[in-house]
Amino acid sequence: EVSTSSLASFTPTRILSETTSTGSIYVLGTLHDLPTIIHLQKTVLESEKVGEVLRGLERLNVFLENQPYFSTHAWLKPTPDRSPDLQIKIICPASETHIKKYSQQERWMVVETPEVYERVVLGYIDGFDESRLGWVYAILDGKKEADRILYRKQGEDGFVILPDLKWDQTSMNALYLTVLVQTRSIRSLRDLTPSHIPLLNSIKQAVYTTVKEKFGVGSNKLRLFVHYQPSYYHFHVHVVHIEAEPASGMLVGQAHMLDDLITLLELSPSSGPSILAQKTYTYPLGAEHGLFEGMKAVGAITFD
Ligand code: M7G
Repeated sequence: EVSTSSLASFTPTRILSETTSTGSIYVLGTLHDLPTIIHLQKTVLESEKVGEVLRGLERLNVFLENQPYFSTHAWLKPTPDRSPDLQIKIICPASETHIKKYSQQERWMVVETPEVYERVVLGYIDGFDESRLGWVYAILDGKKEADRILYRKQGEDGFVILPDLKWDQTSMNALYLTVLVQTRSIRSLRDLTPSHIPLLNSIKQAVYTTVKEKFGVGSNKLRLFVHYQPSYYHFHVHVVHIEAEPASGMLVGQAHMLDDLITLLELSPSSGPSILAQKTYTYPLGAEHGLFEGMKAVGAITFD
């Protein structure tokens, strides 16, 4: 159970990664003797709350005065109704894979041809511990995050739309949703075929309608994309506000626009492997990633 006293008993062991510009830090440690990752993130200041923030200052410490320039540190009054200061994410117990994923690491470009996919990636996906998808199945089965579901389409061609773990729903500019499909048959975008075009189009339409209705954000403000490589091999679509702080998951190489995927499927032959299956993918891969050694072994990463 998450409480102030349980978090107070967290013993940090090391910093996994940090981004000073956004005040984000991943720390590894132990909580009740379990390996735990805690992500601390300063919340975004909402533009309409600036007046409220400035009226609620308890103390100032001016450390630079050189007219017309002034800089000061400030402390907020602990009033009960003020907005949260921090967003805290906890992974407990954290696996070795979680620790690797959030650790700062050197990355290398990989060139993944269909042959490399067959030789390295397929085996990796097949060996993927099913329990890592527990959170996905729990959402799809209505056992977890049920009250957070924004839209659900039932059936084999169904899917759910819900806020991503990364979004605390305070700032619309940081809007981040996830669409999880019901079917377990699409492991990654390489498995998509022209038969999935209706599914992808219905995801797109449902996202546009839902986001407009629930958050008042138009379809012309959204980026819909799919990761390759994803962390989880159960097909899902990322929905992000175009003004969101760019993060590594939004970079070219890893993020593939949903519209581009639909176009490539429309251009694919109606039978046999789709263009998405035949394509070569070039993307950065961290040295701690489970695919890294396999990629190195088949020469998909060149070292010169
Ligand atoms: P991905 O492309 O497989 O991997 O996306 P990434 O994490 O490297 O981006 C999975 C997406 O699901 C990410 O955007 C995660 O933030 C999100 N996500 C992960 N988990 C464990 C949860 C969860 O438990 N609930 C929700 N709502 N989203 C999650």
